[in-house]
Amino acid sequence: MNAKSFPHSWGWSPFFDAYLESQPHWHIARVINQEKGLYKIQTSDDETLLAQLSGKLSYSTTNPLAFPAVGDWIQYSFNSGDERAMIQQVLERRTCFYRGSEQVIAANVDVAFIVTSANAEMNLNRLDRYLTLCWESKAQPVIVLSKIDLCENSQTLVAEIEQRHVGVDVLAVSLQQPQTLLQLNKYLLPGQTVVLMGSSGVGKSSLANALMGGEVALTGAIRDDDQKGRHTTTSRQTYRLAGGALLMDTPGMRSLALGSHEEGLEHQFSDIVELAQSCRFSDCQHETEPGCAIRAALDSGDVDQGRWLSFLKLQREVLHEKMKEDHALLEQQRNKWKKISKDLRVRIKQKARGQV
Ligand SMILES: Nc1nc2c(ncn2[C@@H]2O[C@H](COP(=O)(O)OP(=O)(O)O)[C@@H](O)[C@H]2O)c(=O)[nH]1
Ligand SMILES: [Mg+2]
Ligand SMILES: [Zn+2]
Repeated sequence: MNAKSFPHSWGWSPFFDAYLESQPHWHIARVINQEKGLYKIQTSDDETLLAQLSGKLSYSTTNPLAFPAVGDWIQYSFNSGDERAMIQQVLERRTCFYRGSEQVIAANVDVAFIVTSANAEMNLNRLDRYLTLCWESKAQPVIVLSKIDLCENSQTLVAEIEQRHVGVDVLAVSLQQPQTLLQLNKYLLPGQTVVLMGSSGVGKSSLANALMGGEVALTGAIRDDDQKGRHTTTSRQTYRLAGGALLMDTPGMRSLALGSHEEGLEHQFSDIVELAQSCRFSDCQHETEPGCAIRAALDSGDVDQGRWLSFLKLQREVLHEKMKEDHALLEQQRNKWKKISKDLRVRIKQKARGQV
């Protein structure tokens, strides 16, 4: 296999060419489906194989973020007679969505459609959370307001979202108005990887089906009583659209905990972060201090109260995660030094006994 023969149709980007040049004998594939410990990979021979982690990979690290996820490019081996291919290693990720510090949602995504439905009570704070995850991942977010057929004032909703999330494209769609789906085309470009994210029941799988032009993804009807979807997509699945884009469907996640997503948070709330720098005191708590730029902006309405509270909540979460990570790092280093000094003591003893 060589770089030229690699099917770019599965979203290969020049970012990875160095791998093929330095390791021309490698077998490389993309993870297109992930369900628990089992993977489906798309190989450069345009074959789909079932794959699992090699022993080497599973024991090489305890960091769950280092394991393959849907969208990853991986190096694999496949011995004739084996039932499954073995994933040997994960190539460096161009972009990466992860939640908490324990799970990669999707890797090497270009654009994220953050789907929120116009019928359920729209939750602007939840959008802050999705957008923070997205900025952190380095993919481009697009907000898709779905099911606008169920809502009389979708334009008001769009305006409200746009005002709160300046600079993010907001597209209003309904499966019952197929022409609305055409707006998505500007992001569904050949070789682009687009992920569908959002709570269960907002219409992600239905959208995937509509864009694929057939029933490929399992969808769920909504129960009238609690507005929750009945069937949930349990796996993460990649579809190749006729136009050449790669579309990933993901299950709605009950928890969307942030990890140490500091960059993402600062991007999502860049105006607030900037404002805080012009407080009179550099350690301003933005409570009762004189010369507090945040308080002034809240009083004048320049910064929305709800958005400020949303920021504080997410910031607490990120700080907490960072502290946990720092603690783990400290512990790791402590153990490393413990081991080094123990090894040293053993060697000194051996030397004294004339064993080396
Ligand atoms: N009225 C209306 N219902 C929709 C629309 N899109 C999806 N649905 C319904 O919403 C329910 C949940 O859809 P599904 O695609 O499974 O949501 P997912 O959990 O996000 O994948 C299903 O009953 C769909 O038929 C839409 O544009 N309009
Ligand atoms: Mg679904
Ligand atoms: Zn302040």
